[in-house]
Amino acid sequence: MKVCVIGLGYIGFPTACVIADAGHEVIGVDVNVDLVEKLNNGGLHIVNEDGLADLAKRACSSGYLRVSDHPEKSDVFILAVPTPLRHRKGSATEVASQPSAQSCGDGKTGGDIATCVSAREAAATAEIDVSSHAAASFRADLSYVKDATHSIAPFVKAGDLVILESTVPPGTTANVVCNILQRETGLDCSLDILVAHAPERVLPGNMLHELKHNDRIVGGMNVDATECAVAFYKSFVLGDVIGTDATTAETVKLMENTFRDVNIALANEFALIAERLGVDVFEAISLANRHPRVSFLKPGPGVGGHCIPIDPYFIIQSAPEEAQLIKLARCINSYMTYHVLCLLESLAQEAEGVGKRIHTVGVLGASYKANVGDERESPSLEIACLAENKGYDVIIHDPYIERFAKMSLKEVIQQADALILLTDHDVYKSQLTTENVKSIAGEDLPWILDTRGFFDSQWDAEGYRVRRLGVGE
Ligand code: SAJ
Repeated sequence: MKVCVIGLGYIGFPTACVIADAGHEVIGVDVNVDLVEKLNNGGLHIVNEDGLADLAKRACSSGYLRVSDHPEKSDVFILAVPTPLRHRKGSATEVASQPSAQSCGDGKTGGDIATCVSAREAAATAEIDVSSHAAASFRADLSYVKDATHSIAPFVKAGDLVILESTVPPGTTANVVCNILQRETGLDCSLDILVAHAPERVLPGNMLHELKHNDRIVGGMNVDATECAVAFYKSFVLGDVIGTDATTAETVKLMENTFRDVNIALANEFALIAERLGVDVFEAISLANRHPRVSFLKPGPGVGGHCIPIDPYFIIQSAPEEAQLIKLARCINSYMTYHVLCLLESLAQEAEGVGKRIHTVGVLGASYKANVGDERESPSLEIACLAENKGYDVIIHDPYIERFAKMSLKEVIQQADALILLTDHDVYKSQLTTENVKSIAGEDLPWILDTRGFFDSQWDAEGYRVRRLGVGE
């Protein structure tokens, strides 16, 4: 079977490799000609995904995977393009995803704070007033989905299977993809072409395993489309492949990420409550989770990544009156970056009281979660910008992101008056020990702000001042 995958990003490229590895002839297509050239020269744009480099090499050298900047006639078309979030302000529409800290190229935030603080901050501020309908003014930007559909239309023939994998508001497969295809091919999506939605569900950092082993939900525009798409996914997925209709599949994907966002929001709310009550939220959560039917996620500095902070808005835009809890969860999670700033400010004030000045702050971890080099929508970058906006000199360190790895952890510890642990990378666990930090910093130990339940009580016992998010004092 010949398969054309449109969009060679975080999802499309690994998907194209896995499908090629299963023995299908795959043409991977991207409008970014530099990326196409890079991939054709054996390069790779996705890092920290075990086995992907080997798999890509195998898929390309076997001839099963080719990469190009234009689609070709195929039997199956997969659309795996981004659906960013946009914020409507009056008549103007702005990208609400995270442009902030792009100016932080050398690991120091520097640069124009006005641009640094970004649309994301504006979005978060707007969301704090949940009684207004601010959250409802976010919209999925479907331009990439539309462009991708237009690009395949000249190559789609009767009997072909067209699958949308991008995360989209419910109804998009029917109202956008099918409408464009019907208009431009003259073929009928309920009779001639088979159209389905099959949302991706893979966890960054464990992509290849999850691409093969996760169950897949596949929703067709009609029974034939569902059956055909289920059979196709069964040719390379080892998990169960379950059929439904397209709108249900679209909704299920959004429900999954919204579930996680709401759960994290509850953990974050309890973190704020614990600070007021003088309780340690991390201890409380681990004890509560011993109940057989309780399963809290962890609090932290906010929710990042390209999915969880975005997808709930697709539900909100589809059902703004009903999605009250979902809006509130977004509001709480967006607020956490500001809460971290408040904790930093109170730590600095306390330091001043004992004659210590917190001026240079070392931000540890720039990626949106542990052990990946992905900084999309990262709360860390937003917090770094907010701190710099308050006059701190900010150094960002992240071993997984080249431009934030230029300064070593040792140098950051030497220069920083305070360290804020924002991303709990495993390497920090081995490198950040009480002895190590002492041997680098000498007498003048950096004060620590921990947002991930990372530093245990041994640090306090060894004379460090550690302020913890979610831990009342
Ligand atoms: N986070 C917390 N506390 C937690 C867990 C996560 O604050 O207990 C934060 C992380 O620090 C991070 C954010 O949430 O900033 C998101 O991380 P994540 O690991 O929860 O999720 P993603 O964005 O890496 O991947 C999610 C996954 N969805 C679900 O688990 C329901 C993945 O399976 C999806 O394929 C992916 O979104 C996607 O592409 O939609």
